[in-house]
Amino acid sequence: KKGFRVDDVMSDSVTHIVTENNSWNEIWDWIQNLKLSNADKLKILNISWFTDSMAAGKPVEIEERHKLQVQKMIQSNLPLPAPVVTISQYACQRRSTLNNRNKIFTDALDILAENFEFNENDGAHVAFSRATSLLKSLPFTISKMTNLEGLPCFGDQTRAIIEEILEDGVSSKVEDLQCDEKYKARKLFTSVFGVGLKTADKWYMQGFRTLEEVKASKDLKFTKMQKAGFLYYEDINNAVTRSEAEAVAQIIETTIHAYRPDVNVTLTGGFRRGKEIGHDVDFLISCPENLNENFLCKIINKLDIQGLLLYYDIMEATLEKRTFPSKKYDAMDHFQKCFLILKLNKALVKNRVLDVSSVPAVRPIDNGTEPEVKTQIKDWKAIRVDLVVVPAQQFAFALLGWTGSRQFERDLRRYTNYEKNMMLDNHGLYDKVKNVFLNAKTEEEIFAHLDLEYIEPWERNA
Ligand code: 8GT
Ligand code: MN
Repeated sequence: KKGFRVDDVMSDSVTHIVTENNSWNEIWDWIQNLKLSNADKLKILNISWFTDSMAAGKPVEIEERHKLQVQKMIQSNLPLPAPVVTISQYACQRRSTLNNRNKIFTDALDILAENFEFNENDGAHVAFSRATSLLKSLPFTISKMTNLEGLPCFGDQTRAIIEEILEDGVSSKVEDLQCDEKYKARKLFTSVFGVGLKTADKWYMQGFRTLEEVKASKDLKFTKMQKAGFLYYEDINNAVTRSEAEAVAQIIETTIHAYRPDVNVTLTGGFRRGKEIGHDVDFLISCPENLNENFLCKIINKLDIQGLLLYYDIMEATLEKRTFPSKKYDAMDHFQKCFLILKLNKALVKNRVLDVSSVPAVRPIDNGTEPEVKTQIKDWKAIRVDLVVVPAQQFAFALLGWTGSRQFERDLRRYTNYEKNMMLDNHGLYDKVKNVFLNAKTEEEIFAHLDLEYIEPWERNA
């Protein structure tokens, strides 16, 4: 209708190519490879030409501002400039939104990275985690190997995986792994709340392969956490939705505020990064006046009285005085915290999808002779919740640490160490040159101390 047709597949009939995120060189390389008959007549423009044309209702005259930068250079026969955008090797210097354009590659690399972690192959685990994280930050989809030129974080192994996926659509290493007995058992066993790699490997070595076998065993002893893990397995392994996380936040806030209205409850973790689903819901609890150590206990008790508590495990704070930030990038912090399983009434969840599983498959028919069959409908869902009690002076550091992602945090600490000669953890930031702790009330202040551009929580999905 507007005098032009929009195709997303390249062909000889295409006259104009518009792009939002590619350089002219990239597009030109791509066209060359397609070996089109009319390649030299093609107009390569930025998206503004398309939006202008849509607004005008017809293809508009090409103006200077519609052209991609490098094209002008070519026309004036100047040599191509070196790419000006360099991508940092550190995730904390990249913006990684949930719009992952390279999912086909990152899904594969994530699985392989996880298996290297299982095998305690730290070198490969780090290499694969960094590569997949870098791909998540790219504003374009990798479509050929030369796209990787100039990018950090790729070695021979990760390149080989990407190359294979470009050629075959899948990685044979991933396919083999997904059929591997040991990998499958480790994945399955560690999916139980309270089961770590050590326990998973022990069960595997003893010959167990399914959860039914493990549960039926008379010789195995389970921790209180694992028993809860088995009991609520289905619910816990069914991802928490944002609406469910919001309903949980309501419960936690109401319970805490009824008791202490001055206490702040902050949603953190993946949901703070904008994720729509998560494996748990993480909250920081803080107060301008520091809370006494019984506070968490009182809250747990109030949840219990309301019949909302299915499981809890309080970990006491392990740090009396402020010491140097931890050198380990993955270390646990020292805050008092509680791992909970809450019983969430489904009626409290807005926008919930009708849960087919809770509807009885066969309706009881009242034929007058049989006693009435009452079908039990489970109207609640078990949800994993983490509560972390944070002193006010450490709040910004705890928030930054608990917002994640894991790779973002690892790179933030690595950057702090290698580029700034400082130490960062969930409790504070220490300047090793000046021998002082640097205070911060907000995450922005921490980024500023580190000479980093501020990265919003939703840009930390590295
Ligand atoms: P999710 O959707 O799977 O829940 O994803 P997530 O919310 O990003 O992961 P998480 O395991 O719930 O942890 C949230 C962030 O808190 C991660 O970046 C993790 O590195 C950080 N974190 C800490 N301390 C601890 C801790 O003691 N336990 C856990 N699980 N995570 C911690 O800073
Ligand atoms: Mn989480």
